[in-house]
Amino acid sequence: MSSTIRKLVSLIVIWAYMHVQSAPSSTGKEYEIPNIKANWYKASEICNYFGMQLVTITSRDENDAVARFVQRSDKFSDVACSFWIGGNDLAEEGTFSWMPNGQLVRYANWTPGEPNNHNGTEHCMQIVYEPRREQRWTWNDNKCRTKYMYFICESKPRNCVEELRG
Ligand SMILES: [Ca+2]
Ligand SMILES: [Ca+2]
Repeated sequence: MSSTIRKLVSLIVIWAYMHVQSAPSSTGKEYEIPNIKANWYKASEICNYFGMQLVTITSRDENDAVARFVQRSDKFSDVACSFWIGGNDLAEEGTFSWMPNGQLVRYANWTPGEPNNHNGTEHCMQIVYEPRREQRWTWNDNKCRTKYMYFICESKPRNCVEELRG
């Protein structure tokens, strides 16, 4: 990468960081929505850059907490909005796992008819709010590389060493 491009990328990331939405939640996680649309891979990179990870959702409570967080953010639209979340089925078609921790997706909140792997090209997970289509914080699989959208980062779980120190 040339130094000019590298500088530009740094500036974009810094700019995005200055515009993140942050709030503690009932799940004990902090969530953020950087002010930049990206494909799923870049979304994951940007969360990492901030010391966070793409959001993982393993219970109804967490799905509700994410929904509440988005609703308070300026990225929410009551008409339609959607965000990348941290799961995919890139390793094995039809088997979704949470990329940040490698765990299989057990609790799931798919929109009816999803995941449909449309055209055999959809492998990354998004959360969708589009009430006119009966989608209220339900999940869809979409195209990892070519779809650009906002995304939700969460704080990383604290590791054992930090737990002991705490
Ligand atoms: Ca797929
Ligand atoms: Ca789909």
